[in-house]
Amino acid sequence: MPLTSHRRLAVSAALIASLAAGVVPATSAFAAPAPATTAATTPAVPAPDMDGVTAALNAAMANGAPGAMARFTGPEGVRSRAVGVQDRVTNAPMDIRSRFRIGSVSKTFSTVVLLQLVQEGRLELDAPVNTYLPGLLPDDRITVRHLLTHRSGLADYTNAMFADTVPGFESVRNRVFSYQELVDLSLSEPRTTEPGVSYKYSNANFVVVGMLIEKLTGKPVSDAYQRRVLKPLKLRDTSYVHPDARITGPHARGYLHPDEPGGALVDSTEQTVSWAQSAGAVISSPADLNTFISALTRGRLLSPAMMEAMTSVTPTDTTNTRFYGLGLRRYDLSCGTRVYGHTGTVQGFYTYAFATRDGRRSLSAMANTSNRGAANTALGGTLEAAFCGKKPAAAASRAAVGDSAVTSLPAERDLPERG
Ligand code: HEL
Repeated sequence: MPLTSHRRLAVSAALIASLAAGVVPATSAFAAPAPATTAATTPAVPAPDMDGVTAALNAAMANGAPGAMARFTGPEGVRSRAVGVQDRVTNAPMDIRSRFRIGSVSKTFSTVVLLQLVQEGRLELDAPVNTYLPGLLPDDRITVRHLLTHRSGLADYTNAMFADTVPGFESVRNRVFSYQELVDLSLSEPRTTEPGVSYKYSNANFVVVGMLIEKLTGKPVSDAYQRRVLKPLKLRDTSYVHPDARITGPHARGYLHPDEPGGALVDSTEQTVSWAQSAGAVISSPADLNTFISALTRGRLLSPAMMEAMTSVTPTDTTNTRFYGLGLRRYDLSCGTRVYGHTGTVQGFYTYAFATRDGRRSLSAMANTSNRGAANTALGGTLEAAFCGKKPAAAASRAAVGDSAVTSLPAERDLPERG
């Protein structure tokens, strides 16, 4: 159900009132509840607009991506599209079976592992991080939930690390950091918020999540991913190989745009991703991402209570269409459909992996470039096309001239953040 302007006003009023009270409540205060449906009234699910998906992929290419691809799963089966090349030297076409770096979609994998440990009674969401990692953080008020919701106030050390895009990347592409070194980098900067007070995205949070997983399981995070997610779901293209810098098997090469306009693309395929680790170093493929995000939303990985916690969201910006739960984003699309998943940006690769709450429809999309926000925004257009289907002609032409807030939202770092 689209948000009417009346409802948007009501939602904004509720938001302003609660912010004035210093509270950022969970989602129900902000967005229209899902309409109650019965068998008789259940609206037809729109067929994916695969021409629209292709148009979004082509738009990513027009904005600087060498190639792009998307894979949709729904009641009618699988539909995929690929455009451009996955290797600028051999000119090999983009291949829907290829592996690539998924960046922060890794945060959802890490969250699933951590929430399984919560389910098993090995830690508590609202306990201080320092209970499990004594003395790690300078503030005993920072809880596990604050990490997973980006409300800890731990600074994102990657902003300084990648202030100059290519030199920053080259300075870390072969480095191997310990988790402690990454936490120290974060703590060398002022904290961004009091614990729990506002949303401020930071890779440091999910570095600490990795530390928690290793401390509680006594094993590397790769073992936990393998045992708890990859093996049960048979995700054979998905791996966590840190600090190995290669992507094994058939894969797309990644191309990083330099900051200088017109500068040559940098092949950034091989890197340790040690600067991110449990915050962003997973490798996967379109099919595996569809399987993962559908299995998650269908409840195959977590208990109903943990799914409820994971999908209880607060707004991340001022658009009231974007939200964050526990290591999980929610986007509210123009047709009223809500999709859950994550986005990823790692040098050379932009990724989207989202599914409807019932897991019956899912979309994964990738463009083999980065540091080119317009390409990322264009790639995000695959979500609207896939989940909302063909737009009526009038709406489509309005969107084409930029009269659609939802279809053309820029990537997260280009939007004002809501506290
Ligand atoms: S940033 C995000 C995205 N997340 C965060 C994380 C991830 N990725 C990073 O922190 C990488 C930052 C540098 C990326 C680099 C480029 O474009 O390749 N950019 C620069 O160096 C700019 N100077 C919030 C967008 C997410 O969607 O969650 O992934």
